[in-house]
Amino acid sequence: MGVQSPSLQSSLFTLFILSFSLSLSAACEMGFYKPVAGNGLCGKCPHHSHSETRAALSCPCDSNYYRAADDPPAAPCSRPPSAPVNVISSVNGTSVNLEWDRPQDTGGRSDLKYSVLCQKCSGEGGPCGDCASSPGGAGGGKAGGGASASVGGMVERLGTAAVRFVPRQTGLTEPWVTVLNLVAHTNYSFRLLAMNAVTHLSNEPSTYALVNITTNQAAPSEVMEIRQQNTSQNSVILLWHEPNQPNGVILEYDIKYYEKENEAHSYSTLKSKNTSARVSGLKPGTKYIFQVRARTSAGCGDFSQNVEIQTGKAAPLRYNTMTIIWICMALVSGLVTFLAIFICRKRQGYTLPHYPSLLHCGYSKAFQDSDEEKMHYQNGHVSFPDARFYIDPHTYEDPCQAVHEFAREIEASRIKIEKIIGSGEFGEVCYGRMRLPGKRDIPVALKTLKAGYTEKQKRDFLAEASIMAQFDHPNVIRLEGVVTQSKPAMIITEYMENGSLDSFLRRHDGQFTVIQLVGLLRGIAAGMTYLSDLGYIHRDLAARNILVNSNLVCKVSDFGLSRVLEDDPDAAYTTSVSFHIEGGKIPIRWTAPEAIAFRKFSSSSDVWSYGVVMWEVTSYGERPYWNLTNRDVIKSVEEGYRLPAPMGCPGPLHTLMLDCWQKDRNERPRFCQIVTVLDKLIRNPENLKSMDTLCSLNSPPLMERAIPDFSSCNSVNDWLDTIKMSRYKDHFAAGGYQTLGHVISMNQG
Ligand code: ACK
Repeated sequence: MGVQSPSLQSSLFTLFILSFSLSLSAACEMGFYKPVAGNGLCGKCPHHSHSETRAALSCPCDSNYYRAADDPPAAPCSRPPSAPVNVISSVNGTSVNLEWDRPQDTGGRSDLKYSVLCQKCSGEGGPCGDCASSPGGAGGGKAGGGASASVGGMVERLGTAAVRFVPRQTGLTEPWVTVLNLVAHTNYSFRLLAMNAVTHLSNEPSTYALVNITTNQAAPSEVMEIRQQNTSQNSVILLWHEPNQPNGVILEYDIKYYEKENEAHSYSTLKSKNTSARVSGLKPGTKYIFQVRARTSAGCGDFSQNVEIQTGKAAPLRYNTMTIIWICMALVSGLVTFLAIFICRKRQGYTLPHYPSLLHCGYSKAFQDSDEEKMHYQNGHVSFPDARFYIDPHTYEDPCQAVHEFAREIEASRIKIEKIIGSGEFGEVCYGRMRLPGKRDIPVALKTLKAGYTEKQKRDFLAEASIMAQFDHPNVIRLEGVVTQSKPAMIITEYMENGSLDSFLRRHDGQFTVIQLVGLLRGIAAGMTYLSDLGYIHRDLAARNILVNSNLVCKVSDFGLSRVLEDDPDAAYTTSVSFHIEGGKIPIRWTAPEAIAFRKFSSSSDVWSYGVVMWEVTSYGERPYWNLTNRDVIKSVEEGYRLPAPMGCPGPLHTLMLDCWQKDRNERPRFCQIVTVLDKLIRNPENLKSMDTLCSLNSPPLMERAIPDFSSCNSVNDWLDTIKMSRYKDHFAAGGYQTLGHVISMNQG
């Protein structure tokens, strides 16, 4: 930079002083303004404003730019923002969560707010109307005007239906909103608008981001108004309306009731096919609490609010001697009947002799095995079952209809197949990515139906998707959707990074802590609790059918072999031992004896299989019963042989396995009890240090008699290594069993 001479510097300074004194006294030039005429300074017009004449007192905004009422004249002019971008929607049943990014153009302001307009559309590409104008939807409102805004998540009501916006519908300051109470299986269109304090000054139509979603199936909404019609000493007649949002055909209502003073000890339920019920057998002069909920094929809605009703007071009776004799006789005969029923039930296996402290988790046996209309749950810790039932897709004539009842159809163009990861029963299993509108792409597993399939294969293939679609549990594999409109047909599920549990364990032999292994088992038991509570029997529970994700979460999968509960739990089958069920092979090593012999599959036979999975997990994927033949496995189990504890397996875990392998299925624990036992072990890991197999609480220790298979072994130590019993080497040596011959003679002795 050059150096200026002193004379040039002084003339520049004089020029500056001159122009400053001129601006104090003179009128402002174009492009400048001065709010008050006089000696004040002229200011340059703020951004996006101008002055077209000299001596302007203000600068009006350029076209399409505005100043809000509160903006000072010196503030730049601004304009409405552009639309929000990158909208992501996630549908959860009948609610949707919308998230977005700030608009690219904020209009030059920082007072950005958002509003949501909701439209309900009829059918694919059909006309859309304001959510508020149709039953089952409300609260669309005019976002701009904010007239129908519901602040702080308040419910907006229209007629009988209500859509909720959380935290609110308009004036959102954060870029997200959750919309609740939509109608199931319905298309919705949401417009997201960004606004600022000048939006209302613009005549231009607001730009918005559009997102279309389809809601999924959902349980019915809450039963709202319960009234009593007639209350006597011993009974009450209740009436109610169908829920505002049935979300399907209401199959029945559950009426739950209990004595107000006795809530902690017992309650009863009654089922009704219509919107009224007579509840009888109540005590006179007693306050009862009643609640009602509806059930559709999608599950149970929430229970209604409590309704308190007091039964009429008993009129004092005066008895003569004859009446007293009659009452005594009635009581005695009642007692006899009660005892007869009690004994009968005990014979049918309604008792739970095991795990006395764990009786109260979910369904009673009575509920699982019979379709009683009225159930009583005794004792304080009973949780009311979420009485959802699994629907067997085989009951549908058309498998495509069934699959679309439960699962969503995905356009093949949304799937990118990246690699083949294995082969399934019906075709290849692939890894791919799925991108749904407005969502990030997600990794998925794709089971394909190979070309040249038969109708039966297609039916079975789609049946698995229909079954999977009905489940929603963190330990059960999640179905994303199906492709049936183009070929190859595909079942799309969440992707499980670590593949199937058996091969995963073999790849990581000896690498996990006992607690980690118990954690895997706990997940499987939780998934099975959920499935068995739905009345679903897996029939092929094995480590190969459990998938593991990157967080080591285990999920039950493979619903191909499964069948619905037999209608009559006591119906006997006469078939002799068969290795086939309905064309599929019975996985003998994993299957309970009664299921092999009489096809008596039940949740208890799934528990047997679970015991084998426990063994597989604790032996890091060893083959159950090693290389014994199927026939020998059946024979050995029948004779009382049970798998020994794998090397390093803590005693309590082996005890639990032995309990799962009780011959009498009624003696086996239920899945919810297994979860509780495992939870206790996880909470008290010191119990897992015990290597001794403890005897089961109620049953004598089961015979442990390892059946040696020496075909591939050269020495006793080799053989013990093969069967993961190396820890017994010293015992064998000390006992003088030096050769395999000694072992054989021990076994025969
Ligand atoms: O042991 P894997 O890797 O795990 O090989 C089998 C193969 O496909 C054939 O069934 C794998 N597989 C099946 N479903 C999934 C899934 N959802 N995520 C990841 N891998 C899967 C299984």
